[in-house]
Amino acid sequence: MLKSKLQAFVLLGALYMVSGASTAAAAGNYSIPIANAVTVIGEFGGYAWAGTSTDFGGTCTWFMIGTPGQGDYGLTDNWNINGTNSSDWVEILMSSGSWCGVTLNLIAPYHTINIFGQGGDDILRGGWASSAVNGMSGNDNLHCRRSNCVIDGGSSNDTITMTTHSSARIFASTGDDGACITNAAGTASGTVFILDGGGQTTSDRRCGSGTNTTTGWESNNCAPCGF
Ligand SMILES: [Ca+2]
Repeated sequence: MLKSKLQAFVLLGALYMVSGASTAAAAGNYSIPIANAVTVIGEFGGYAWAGTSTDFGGTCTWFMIGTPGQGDYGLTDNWNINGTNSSDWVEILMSSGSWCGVTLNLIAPYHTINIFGQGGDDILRGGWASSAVNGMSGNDNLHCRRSNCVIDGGSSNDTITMTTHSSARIFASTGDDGACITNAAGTASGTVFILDGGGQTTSDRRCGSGTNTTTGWESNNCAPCGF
């Protein structure tokens, strides 16, 4: 199955390169192998793939998150995508897009794909598949675009955007953070549970409505959100 899968992938090949493609022996963790790269996660051929590129989608190092022959995009359990201690950009697709010459489609599995940025200033954008976006250390730009998502900013000064917000939660944690609660059009809308957790800081800002915001949010200010 693996061989046929890779052959099918390579058949598309003149347009792109597949390097380092491998399959997961068991569910669990995938650590992004390249620092300062962009990793796009989506569906191809019925399975979940992560393509990491340092030239914005010209060439990729590919990793099959799913296991061939299994349902749910090949996901037999939840997965954690772990960034490097440099600046990572991780994008779980919400719609089809071309990446390294491959058309990747949105992925909406039953299992979750969580993102952990580790150190560095990261851009982490969850999709239908993600249930947690964790910035960890560094000044991170974090985005969730589905219900039931949880964003944890971790330390340092983070910008957090929650677009689709039913049952979603924001934990800004320490640092001077900006939290933006928006609708799909990108304007302030909706109510989510947001908790700063960094009450010792002085300039946390939030834009849009929230509940349980009595701790740490020093101003209602949409400047970090760009609107
Ligand atoms: Ca990182």
